[in-house]
Amino acid sequence: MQNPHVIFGVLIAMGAVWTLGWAIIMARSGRSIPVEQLERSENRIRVGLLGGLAAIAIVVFVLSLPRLPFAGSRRAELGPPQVTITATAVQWGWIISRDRLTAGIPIEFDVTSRDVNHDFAIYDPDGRLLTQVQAMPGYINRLVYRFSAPGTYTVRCLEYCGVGHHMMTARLTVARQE
Ligand SMILES: [Cu+2]
Repeated sequence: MQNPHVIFGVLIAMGAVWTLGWAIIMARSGRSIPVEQLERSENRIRVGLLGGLAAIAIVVFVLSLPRLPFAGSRRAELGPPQVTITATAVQWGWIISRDRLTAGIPIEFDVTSRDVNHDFAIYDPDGRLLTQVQAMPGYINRLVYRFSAPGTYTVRCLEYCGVGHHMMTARLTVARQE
């Protein structure tokens, strides 16, 4: 699951590195220095700036690898799915093999499309996006997810797919685990 605070923190850190680099450039711009020397030192700042941002990006990439929403890493995290559901997109609706689900167990959604590209996205009862995967003709994309609480969840399409795109909603009723 994405943590908005982490994403926000990373953006702030990258912005701070960028601002610091520019602050150094601006602080130096008041002095008169021979142009060759200036080019050399500004180049060092540019390389340092690029290197700093690249280092942050590499660290974030490595740290976020286990959290990628791919079916394999979700299965490793949640255990083997106990229920498999097929979700097929059509212009403009969803054909879902079962809409009554159980909270607390890993569920696999096998998502595909009959016509064009769509996107299968699950929203919680408060309208927050929980997880999503592309629905593509000719492919089955597997999404493994565990609902943490019972409630009525909404499926929406997140890939613009034509004039009826906004009508592509479905309900998933999630019940408490027996
Ligand atoms: Cu759509």
